[in-house]
Amino acid sequence: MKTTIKIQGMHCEGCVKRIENVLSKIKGIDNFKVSLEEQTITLEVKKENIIEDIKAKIEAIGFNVKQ
Ligand SMILES: [Cu+2]
Repeated sequence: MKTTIKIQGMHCEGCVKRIENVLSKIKGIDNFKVSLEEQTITLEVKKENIIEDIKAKIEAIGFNVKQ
């Protein structure tokens, strides 16, 4: 399934890289795209239940998840 997560607190490419780095280590994500401009992460996951885990990991590195 494809989903979009709105986040707050990305300021630059460095922030994007930090998030990409976290996402790349989570198993079960097929595709992802981090948009600095839109402050969103669009991703495709195998199972819906990993979304909470993804949000928690993004918050753990200092960003706010808005949804
Ligand atoms: Cu930054």
